[in-house]
Amino acid sequence: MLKKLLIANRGEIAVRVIRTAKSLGYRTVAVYSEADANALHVELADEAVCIGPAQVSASYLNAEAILEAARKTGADCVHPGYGFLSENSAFARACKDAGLIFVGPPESAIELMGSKRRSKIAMQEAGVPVVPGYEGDNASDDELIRAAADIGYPLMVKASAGGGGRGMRLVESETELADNLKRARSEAKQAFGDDELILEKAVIEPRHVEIQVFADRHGNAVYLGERDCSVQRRHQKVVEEAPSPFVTAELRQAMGEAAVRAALACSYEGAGTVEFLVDKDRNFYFLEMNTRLQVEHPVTELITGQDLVAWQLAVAEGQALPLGQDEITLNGHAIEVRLYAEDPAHGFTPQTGTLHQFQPAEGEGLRYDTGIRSGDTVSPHYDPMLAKVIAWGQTRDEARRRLVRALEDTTVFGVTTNRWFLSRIIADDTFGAGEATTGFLQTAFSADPSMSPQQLSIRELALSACALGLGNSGQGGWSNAPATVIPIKLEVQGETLEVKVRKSGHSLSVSHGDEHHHLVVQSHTDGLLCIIDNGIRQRCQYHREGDSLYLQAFGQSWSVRDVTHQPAAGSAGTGSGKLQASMDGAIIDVLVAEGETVEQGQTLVILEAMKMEHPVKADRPGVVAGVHTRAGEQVRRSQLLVEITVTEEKT
Ligand code: MV4
Repeated sequence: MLKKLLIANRGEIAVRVIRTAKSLGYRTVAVYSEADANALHVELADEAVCIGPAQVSASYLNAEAILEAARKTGADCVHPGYGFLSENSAFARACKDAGLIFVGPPESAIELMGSKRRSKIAMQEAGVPVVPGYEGDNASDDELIRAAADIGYPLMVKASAGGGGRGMRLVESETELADNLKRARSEAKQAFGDDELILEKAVIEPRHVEIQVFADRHGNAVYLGERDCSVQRRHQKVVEEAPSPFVTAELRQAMGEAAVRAALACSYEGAGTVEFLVDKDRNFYFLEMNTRLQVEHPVTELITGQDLVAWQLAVAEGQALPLGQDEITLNGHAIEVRLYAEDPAHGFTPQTGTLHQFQPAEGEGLRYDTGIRSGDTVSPHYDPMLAKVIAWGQTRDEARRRLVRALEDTTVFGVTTNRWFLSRIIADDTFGAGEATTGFLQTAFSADPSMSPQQLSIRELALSACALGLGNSGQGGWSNAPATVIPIKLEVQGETLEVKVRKSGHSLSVSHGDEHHHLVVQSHTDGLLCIIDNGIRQRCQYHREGDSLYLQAFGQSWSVRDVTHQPAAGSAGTGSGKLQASMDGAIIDVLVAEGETVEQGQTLVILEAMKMEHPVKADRPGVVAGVHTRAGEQVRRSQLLVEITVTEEKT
C-alpha cells in the first residue's frame, strides 16, 4: 500500500494533486524553490522540502534534489504533474532506481512518444490513422525532397524531437522546400540536439481533438471521451472543452478505439492523451501522444464524474482501472479557460506584481484550479498562469453562459490579466456555433477589442472618481461643501488626466474635457460600490492600495493612480527629486551618473514597458545623488530609480 506521495511540481497542479492525495489518506510532500517558500502548495502539504533557488534548472528540474527530498521524507511515490520532469524518461527511471513508484507510464512509452518519427511508425503498425507523409530513418535532404513529390503541397516539415508546434514549418511549394529543410534541420539541432526531420501532408484549418486514455498493469485500457483544444494562440491552448462540438458519436468511438490501440501498442500505464488533427470532413490523424496528465484534464473529470488523479494513484498501486469502457458515460458539457497574468492589449506581455486581490466567482457548476491566493506575488520565474476557470453545464450553452458570468465576476486586482479576452472568446458567436478551428484567433477573432489598448470611458472615469472619493470625508466621500467642483488628477496607463468632480448629496457629476457623466452613490462597503447610473443600479468592485485604485464593473477591469497631490512633472522646482518607475518594466538605458548636474525635465533613465519606451525625467534641477538601477534590470512600479539633491536656489 502506498502511503506518502511527493509532488514534484508547483502551482495549481501541485495543489490539485495534493487535494486528491489527502482525500485518499496519503501523506503529502511538497517541494519548493526559494521563490515559492510561501506558496499555497507548500502550505497545503503535510511536509515540504526546499529544493533550490528560483530558476527551474536548479530547482523543479533538479532531479537529484527532488529524489533527495523523497529519501529524507520517506516518500514512497512521486507525482510529476505536467511540464518540468513529467515526460523525462531519465527521471522516471531514477525514481524507480531509488525505490520509488513513479506515478506515470513506463520509461519505454515516454521515450517512444518523445520521437515523432518512431511514434508515428508504431501508430501505423497499431492501426492508428496518421497523417500521410515520410518518416524515413535519418532521412537526408535529398531523400526528403524525393519523398515530397509523392506527398504533394502544402506540406509540413517537422523535427522528430519537436512537439507542441516547436520545430514545425509549413512549406507551400517545391521551390521553398530545400531552403526550409536546411533551416528546419539547423533549428532542430539547436533546439533539441537532434536534427532528424519528417514530412507530413498539411491538414488545412484542422481542429485539435485529443482523447483521454487510461491503462493499468493488467492489460486494461479505456478512453474517457475527447477534449477539443482548437482555440490556441501560438501553440498555447487558450480554451479546452469536453465533449467537442464537432465530434459525432461515431467519430468519438472511432477516435477512442484508435487511442486505446495506441496505448496498448506501447504497453502504456496510467493517464495519457492521444492528440489528433481532425479535418473538415471528420478524418482524424494521430498528432502525438502526451505521456502525462494534461493541464486540461478537469473538463474530462466534470463530464465523466471521475477523479483522474485518483485513477493515477490506483494504477500506480497496481490496481485495475476503476471502470470498464461501457461503465464510462459522458454527462453535460465542460469548458475551461486559462487565466494568465498577461496583457492581451499589449502583445500578451507577461505581467508581474502583487495580487492585492484574487477573488474567484461563485456559482453552480464552477471550478477553479489555482495555486495562488490574494497577497501572493506573480514572479517572472514561472509560467504566469493564475488559475484554470472551468464551468460545467447540462448543455454547451449553459456551460458557456456560466463561464462568461464567472469570468466577468472574477476579480484580480494588482496584475493585468487576460480575463476580459477570455470572456470575449467564450461569448463570441463563431465560438458559440462550435465553428472555432485552430485558425480562429488569427481569423474570426483577430480584430476583437480585447486585444488592443482601450481608453477609459467617461463612465469608467466617473466610477474611478467616485470610488476615490469614498475614502474622503462624508458619506459618499468628497467634501460636503454643496456643489463644489473638485479637480483631481488621475494617472491612467502612464498618462495624467484632469477630471472635475462636482458633488451634491449622493450625486456626482464628473467631467473630463467636454465629456460629462452623472451618477448617484447608492451604497458602499469596503470593496463594493453600488451606484445608480442612468436610472440603473449597478455594482462596481474596487480595491484601494496606497494611491492606486483597482476597479471592475460591466465585465471590464481597470486601474488608476490618484496623482492629485503629486507635483506635476515640469512644475517649477517642486519635484521631490525621487524618481520612481511609473510601472513594471525593464531599464533599457541609464543616461546619468552620480554627481552629475541635471536640469529639470532632463531624461535620466529609459524604462521599457508594454512594448513602449518611457523616459524618466528629472522633476527638478539638481545634482544626481544616487542612481539605484542599471540597464537590463527588471523594475517594479514605484521602485526608486534616481535621486536628485536640491541645489541651493541661486538668489
Ligand atoms: C500539423 C498541422 C497541419 N498539418 N500537421 C503540430 C503541433 C501542434 N501544436 C501544431 N501542429 C500542427 N500540425 C499537419 N500535418 C497543423 C498544426 C497546427 C495546430 C494543430 C493543433 C492545434 C493548433 C495548431 C496551430 C497551428 C498548427
